Amino acid sequence: MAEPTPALPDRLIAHLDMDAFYASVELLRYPELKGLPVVVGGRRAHTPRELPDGTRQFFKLADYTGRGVVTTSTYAARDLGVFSAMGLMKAALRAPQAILLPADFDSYRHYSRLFKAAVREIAPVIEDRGIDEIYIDLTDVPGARDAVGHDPLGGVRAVAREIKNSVQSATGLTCSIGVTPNKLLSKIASELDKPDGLTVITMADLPTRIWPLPVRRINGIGPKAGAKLDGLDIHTIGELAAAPQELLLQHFGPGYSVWLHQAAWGLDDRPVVTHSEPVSISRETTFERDLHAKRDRPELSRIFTALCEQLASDLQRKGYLGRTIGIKLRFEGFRTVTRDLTLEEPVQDAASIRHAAGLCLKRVDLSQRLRLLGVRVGKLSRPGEVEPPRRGRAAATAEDASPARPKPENLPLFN
Ligand code: DCP
Ligand code: MG
Repeated sequence: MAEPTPALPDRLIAHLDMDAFYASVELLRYPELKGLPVVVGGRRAHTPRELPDGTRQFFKLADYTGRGVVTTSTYAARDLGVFSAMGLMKAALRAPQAILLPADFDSYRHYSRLFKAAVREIAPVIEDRGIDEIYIDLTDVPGARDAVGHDPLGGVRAVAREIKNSVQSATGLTCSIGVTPNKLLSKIASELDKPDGLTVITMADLPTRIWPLPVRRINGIGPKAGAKLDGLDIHTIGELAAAPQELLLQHFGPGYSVWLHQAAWGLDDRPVVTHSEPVSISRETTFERDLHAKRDRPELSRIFTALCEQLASDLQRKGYLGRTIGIKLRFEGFRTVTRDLTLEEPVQDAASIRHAAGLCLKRVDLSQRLRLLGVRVGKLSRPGEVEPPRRGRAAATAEDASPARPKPENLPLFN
């Protein structure tokens, strides 16, 4: 076995991101769509129809009407200018011939579990960052620090390649991996060679590989900070690295300006965190047309109940109870309102969630029409977990919360 090479960084951190994830899962089911522009984002009504001759009939983007957005698109669709979060009708102008498919989140969660399990067999130190991305600490993976020939990074390259192969054989899907000394750089690196990419970067590559990139590639520089930096004539990460610290301090304050400078120099010592608990779990839906609390009451009530039921099943599947129940309403004109209340005891059943959410709803003026409705459960705990004792307050923190057990058959919804 080769000796550890001194040229290697202290840590070898990978970021793995699945390629066109939802769309690629759909292609496993409909292989005849390979290479075509495909957009995920339709409703169930857009499920392809099986024809008597065994072929399938797909929906074309051109035939779509409604207010849905693109959840994701294949690379062939991206070549036509169709990207995540774009309105489907706008996307149809750019790619009328693209195939439209409904999202199937159960399936995406299934493949998410599969690819993470495949990685874990090779490298167990994994930080879950969502459905299609993870950080992996490769520092202590056997072989990762071995040189291959004259290449000190040959070992880690081989481990990353093995991870990609293993994800491919477990799922049939490709991913892109960036390997660098830290999470910040790896997140940037995994995007540099997408799809099916593998990019290994050390601090020595900073000037050539990282500094030419726009500042927005840094995870943590959002639209606001990006626009502000633009205004200061700082466009690339290299320009940010060269910016006088006083200038940054003046415009971004003491904390963020130091972080900006360090990020531009590729510095980040955050560990890979293997255990994390969600803060809250939510479900929401945007209506096909704006609904009115009175005139569309039956439909709204049905949607409201369905959201609570989905949320209860999410909680049960993930093994959580929650004590804070919240709602989110978006009105025509995009005004968004949230309300929540905290219950005496944590719950995870649909009736309790619906009851509490119904109480929250009573605190909202419903004279305007609604375009979105969401339900959220927070203050999560595991069953049997002992909560810290709370001081002698009334039943619930919200003034209109009821300590009584909910009666599912008599719920105050959109009254
Ligand atoms: N997603 C979403 N809404 C968005 C962006 C993404 O619901 N605005 C979903 C669909 C994606 C998945 O999350 O398939 C992963 O997001 P990514 O940003 O990683 O996008 P993709 O995996 O689709 O493409 P890429 O190959 O660029 O990673
Ligand atoms: Mg992805």
